[in-house]
Amino acid sequence: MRVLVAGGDGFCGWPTALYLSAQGHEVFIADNYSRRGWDEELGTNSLTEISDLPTRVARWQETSGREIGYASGDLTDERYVYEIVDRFRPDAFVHFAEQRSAPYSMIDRSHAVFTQVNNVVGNLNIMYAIGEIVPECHLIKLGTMGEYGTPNIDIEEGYITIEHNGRTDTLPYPKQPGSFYHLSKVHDSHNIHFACKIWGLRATDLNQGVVYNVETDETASDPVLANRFDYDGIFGTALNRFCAQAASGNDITVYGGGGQTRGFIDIRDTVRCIELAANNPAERGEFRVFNQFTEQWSVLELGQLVAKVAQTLDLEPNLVHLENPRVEKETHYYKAANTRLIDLGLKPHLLNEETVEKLLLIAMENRDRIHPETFAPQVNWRKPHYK
Ligand code: NAD
Ligand code: USQ
Repeated sequence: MRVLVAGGDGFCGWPTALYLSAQGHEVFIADNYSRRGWDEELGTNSLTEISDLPTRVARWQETSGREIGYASGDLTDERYVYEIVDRFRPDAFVHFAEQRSAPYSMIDRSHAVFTQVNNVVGNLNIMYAIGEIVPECHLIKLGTMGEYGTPNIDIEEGYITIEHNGRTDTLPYPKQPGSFYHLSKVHDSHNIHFACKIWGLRATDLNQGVVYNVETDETASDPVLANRFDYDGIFGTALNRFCAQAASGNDITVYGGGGQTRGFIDIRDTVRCIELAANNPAERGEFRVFNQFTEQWSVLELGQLVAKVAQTLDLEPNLVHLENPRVEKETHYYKAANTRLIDLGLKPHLLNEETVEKLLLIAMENRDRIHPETFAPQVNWRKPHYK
């Protein structure tokens, strides 16, 4: 299969590109390296040292004998998108390439506007290029579990059947996202759903939970192929960030009470889910939604797990409850369906102490690279700023 991976220089995209290439698919990466630029803007970095994309791709060819094509460019530039789609003619277009940090989107007006323009316009350009040039191509779009928010009823996979005033219909599941970033994903979902209806586009929206862990077999096979490891207060996410905090003698920062419960997934399962979606494409005109997570955890439970495993490595982290910088429920019902990827054959890697220990060891090995001043939460949801 010919698979175009947009965002293939990022945390999920790079291991996915390697994994698909290792499975024998022909892979082409599109990325504008903006993620590396946001690190510079924020004075942070990946905890692991990462090579630039040309170096990564060249090393992959040396070690595996397999070629990955790439072209740098911005998906909000429609000429670039049309050019790569026309040149590569993908069977599947995997779209990871968005600004994906909720705190980044809440910094101020300009970051909110940037996030929504970058994400919504990039996605529209991709839909148009597929619709016009390769209408059979399957769009595999990374959405987020955060599109649903935390409703007081079970979360279904994309749709819910509702009875109202004696009539019944199956409708898109209600969306209650918690940041301008998460809202951008809702806008994308609506746009793709509409394109499926009007043009017969085939699409799968993967509502992914928080991704943890960092290595896959391919990224671990050579230091030049290493994946990024985000730990700072803007791009770092719950479990990986807690491991970096514990490994570097900093506090594990649980926001508020820590009862916030989310879906989580190991990066080794992310890459497999993409392959499962690609191998089992949606029908023409179908807007298919899968919830891409393997288990639910509260933030406090994760913090406690990291603290426990850290002690076995002679680390002595404090778990602290910080005033929550976000506006979110800290005690709530959460039960989300996630059977559709399992039905396609996903065999989940569930979180265990061994994985946490491995993450702590990676973080300890690289702790001199950490910028500790970037651990503290710096963005406040409650205060709009003009900028
Ligand atoms: P990332 O920031 O590491 O990677 C995204 C990549 O896209 C970067 O390499 C960036 O340079 C590129 N990009 C962004 N805007 C672009 C544009 N306009 N043109 C070209 N390239 C652009 O993010 P990630 O963690 O790998 O996430 C990938 C996708 O998965 C995102 O859409 C995100 O919303 C989704 N997701 C991530 C997580 C998670 O925990 N990391 C969880 C759920 C969903
Ligand atoms: N949290 C803490 N302490 C921290 C960091 C976060 O308690 O130091 C809490 C947050 O308040 C939140 C939860 O942990 O309740 C998750 O926050 P996060 O930063 O780990 O993840 P989030 O902002 O939800 O975003 C991440 C990715 C995003 C993806 C989303 C999946 O950055 O791209 O869409 O996970 S989901 O959460 O399912 O929407």
